[in-house]
Amino acid sequence: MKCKKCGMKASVNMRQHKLALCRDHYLEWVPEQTERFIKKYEMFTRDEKILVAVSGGKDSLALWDILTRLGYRADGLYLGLGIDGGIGYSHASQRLAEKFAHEHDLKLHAVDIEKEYGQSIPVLSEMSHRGHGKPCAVCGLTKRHEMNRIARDLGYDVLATGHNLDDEAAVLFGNTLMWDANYLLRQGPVLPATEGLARKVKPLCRFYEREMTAYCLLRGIEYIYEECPFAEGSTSIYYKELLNQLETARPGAKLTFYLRFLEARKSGDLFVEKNVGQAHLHPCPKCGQPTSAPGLCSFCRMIEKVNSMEGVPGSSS
Ligand code: Q46
Ligand code: ZN
Ligand code: ZN
Repeated sequence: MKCKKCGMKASVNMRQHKLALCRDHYLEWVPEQTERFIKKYEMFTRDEKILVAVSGGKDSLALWDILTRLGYRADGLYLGLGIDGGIGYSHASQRLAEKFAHEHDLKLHAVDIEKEYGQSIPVLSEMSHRGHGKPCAVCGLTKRHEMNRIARDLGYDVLATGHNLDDEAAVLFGNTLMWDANYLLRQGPVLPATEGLARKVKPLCRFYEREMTAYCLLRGIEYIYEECPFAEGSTSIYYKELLNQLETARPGAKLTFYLRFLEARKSGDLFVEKNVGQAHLHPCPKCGQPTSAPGLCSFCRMIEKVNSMEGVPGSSS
């Protein structure tokens, strides 16, 4: 297989694009494409301050690297979740995020959930009895809340996450299976800013996961290979496997699934009723983020509940 641009030996072959590229041309192609998506979906400009959510995994580090190479003003945010899982998951991922920041002379904000709220994610999850024994519900809630809070407190215009096409297609698949109008109408590369919340963008949403793996390998970016130990057996991984089977049989199916959805949503004929998705929102009295829950937002309610409890995790029943 030869590079389409220079005829040298290709390093990456993208069947869905009918495109093979050598290392150098691949490392040029990825930022070019990212820039195209940033413009197409009007994600942000070079004057805006961007906060990149960095987990130490390949996607977020690749995103940070690409935005920096493109000349955007992007700082990083690492959230210490306190997850060990026998592999020191949080420690290892933080170390890699810090190493990347250091090597590229970038600014990384690190926030430790346990220091901030008194408990790690697994303990918060146990004590709050949310999520049926898996910490992912509490983890997701906390990450969203903290990313929003820090972006607002530190005056960032945009919050960027490293979600790739495989992530987005899996979420879309799940939402479609449930015909969840609320989620479907809000899913996309850009979630506009609202009162109290920064704009959220996903500049990598059109790249396959394997394209990001290839980018990190060819760029020499060291990232955490292990998944979070709690990810095992999750529904989203199961959906990704199903979509991978589909992709093997029909290269490009995943991308088409996602892009056709975006087109349908944009044209406004995804759902006839236009008012779904406009849940009634009011600012949480404690943190000020918009919420549809009565009184405090779900996050602040969880923290209040946990802080009002006594004794060791799991001792209450
Ligand atoms: S939600 Fe669940 Fe992830 Fe949090 S606990 Fe791990 S797997 S990190 S994306
Ligand atoms: Zn080439
Ligand atoms: Zn709140």
